[in-house]
Amino acid sequence: MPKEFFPRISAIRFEGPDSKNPLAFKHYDAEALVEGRSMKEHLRFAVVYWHTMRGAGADMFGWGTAQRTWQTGEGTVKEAIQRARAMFEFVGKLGAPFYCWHDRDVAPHGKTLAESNKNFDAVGKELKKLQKDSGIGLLWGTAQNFVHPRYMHGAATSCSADVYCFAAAQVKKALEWTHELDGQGYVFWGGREGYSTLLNTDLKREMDHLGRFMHMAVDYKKKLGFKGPFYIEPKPKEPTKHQYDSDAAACLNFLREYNLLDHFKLNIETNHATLAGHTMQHELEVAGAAGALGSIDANMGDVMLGWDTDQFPTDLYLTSQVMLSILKYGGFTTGGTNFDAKVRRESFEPVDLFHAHIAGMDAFARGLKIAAAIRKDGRLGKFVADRYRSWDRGIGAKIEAGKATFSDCEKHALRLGEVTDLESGRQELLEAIYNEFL
Ligand code: XUL
Ligand code: CO
Repeated sequence: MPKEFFPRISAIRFEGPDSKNPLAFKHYDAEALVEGRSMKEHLRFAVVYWHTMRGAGADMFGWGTAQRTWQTGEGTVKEAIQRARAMFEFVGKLGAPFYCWHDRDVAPHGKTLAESNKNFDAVGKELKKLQKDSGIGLLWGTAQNFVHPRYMHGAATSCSADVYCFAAAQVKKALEWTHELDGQGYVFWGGREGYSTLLNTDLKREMDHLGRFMHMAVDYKKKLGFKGPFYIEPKPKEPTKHQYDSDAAACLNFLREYNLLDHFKLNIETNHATLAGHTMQHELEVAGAAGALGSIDANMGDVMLGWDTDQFPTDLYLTSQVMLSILKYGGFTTGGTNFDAKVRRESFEPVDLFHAHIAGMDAFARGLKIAAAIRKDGRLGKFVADRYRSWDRGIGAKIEAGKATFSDCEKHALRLGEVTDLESGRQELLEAIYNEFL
């Protein structure tokens, strides 16, 4: 077993904006303070196991291209342990404080559930040791309830109660290991929780089953004593035509309808937002307004491609808008910035994993600095506050306080005769002001 998987790469350091070293941070300075908090604490970066360790660059038209010395293809626990060591070497050299996994990324599928659990236990023990030795923490764990053929019709929304029980057993075990590894939270992404045609689907029954599933998960979380939040990760389609957790608003509605809102927050992903026809910032604001902004999956799509391309987030408009909303809602607590992103198929060398994460981390560090500068300047914030000033006094304040009736509104409008003092929305000016900070 090799001692090092990235032998020619040493720890990535902050060298500042003038550095031309491709293996150095230009903007992510972990201990630098922004609004009184270190960048490391603001951003809480995490590396994903699935794309970074398991992804080989295969697509529908071609085999994997990636050079990955830790992938022997044996599918054994021995290989999984080697992969775990490669993961911790990578995350350690990168200097990210967290990582995330699906149960079946870290340990191989067994022939039976019992064997899968045994595999997971063996690798889980190694992860615990690696976490202790490195100080790297688990941001969140999750169950991969979508790869195995038994989940073809869904997991917690399957037409088969037997399949539902397998899914429940997988979540139970993944929760146990998330707890054991001191995970900060636990994610539910409804991999195949949706449908391809209503001709074979009882939507109401499937949604009810999903609600029951989440309640059982909450009960088990309490039994375990796991204190981290649950997150739902919205996505509108892919792999199914219609996923039930289609966007932040749909998730919040589901959580309210099934009386689960106290136990869940949302994990918002950029490429899922754009697939839903929203911007990332829209989704963050919908979650934040409901007090349910938990964590983010940081990536981006491509405007020319209509699918979930999971590219590394390098767009400064995107990262600064994300950080504006995160700061607005008080910053991350248990959540963080998880790179649910993969290198392009053509970026096949191991060093590309470093280039990609450095690009993403620097883009987020700049996003954070830009957002803090916009907040300090105050012009944009003041514009919005001023725009709503008619609600601060008189009839506006009375309506907000719940003390006005339709008759009061009518009386007010009759007295005015017409509204003569409307002001411009100034979108173009505001966009130009935003650009001053990029
Ligand atoms: C899929 C996706 C998942 C979740 C975890 O689009 O984003 O990897 O983040 O299951
Ligand atoms: Co994701």
